[in-house]
Amino acid sequence: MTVTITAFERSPDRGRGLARDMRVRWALEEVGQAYDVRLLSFGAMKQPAHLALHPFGQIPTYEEGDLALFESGAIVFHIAERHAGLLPDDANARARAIAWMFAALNTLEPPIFERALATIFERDEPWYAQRLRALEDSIGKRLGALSSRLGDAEWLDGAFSAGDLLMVTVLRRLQGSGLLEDYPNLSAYVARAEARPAYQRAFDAQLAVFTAASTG
Ligand SMILES: N[C@@H](CCC(=O)N[C@@H](CS)C(=O)NCC(=O)O)C(=O)O
Repeated sequence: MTVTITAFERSPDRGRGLARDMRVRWALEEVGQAYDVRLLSFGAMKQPAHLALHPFGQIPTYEEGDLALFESGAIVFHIAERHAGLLPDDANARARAIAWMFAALNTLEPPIFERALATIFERDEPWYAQRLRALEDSIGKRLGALSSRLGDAEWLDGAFSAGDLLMVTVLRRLQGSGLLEDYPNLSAYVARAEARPAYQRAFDAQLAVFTAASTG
């Protein structure tokens, strides 16, 4: 079955792998599913052809036969359900891994993404320092709790799962901010995930798109 995903033609993160196609590429690499990529400009994302696939005109999307999906979490979940390797077989362990997927996207990602947007778009506002402090306080609380739960474990709940995959893609956005670095076990967790061959293949593939767009 051919799988096609969409990604930025020129990612604003300059190839750092922060755009959400990265988590889909990584999941596909983990399970050994080959995929094609359709690159889109910001303009093309808002055109009817893409809006038919993604109601909000964003990336990533996922097409497989007559199935079309949007929302990176739903896409990773679909990949994890269709292939072995990203969700445990045991029903309870599987439910817990899915809980970590939701935790990554629903509990951690919102303040982390808000902070990233604030540092880009709100920097010149008179209330910027106050807003940043509030967001960083809220992120710090989440990271503290996550760090306590992870402890010395390798992954969040037993074997590496789609929960870890999503959590790491969310935490990566904090690298270099000092916030993640306050928690050595979380930094090591991210580094451990980044060392996975599947991660590296996915990272290299998205970087190659940015490099080609910049030199072409
Ligand atoms: N919740 C969505 C968010 C999708 C999203 O924000 N995509 C960004 C790239 S990471 C995008 O397409 N931005 C361009 C835009 O919104 O116009 C998901 O997880 O897939």
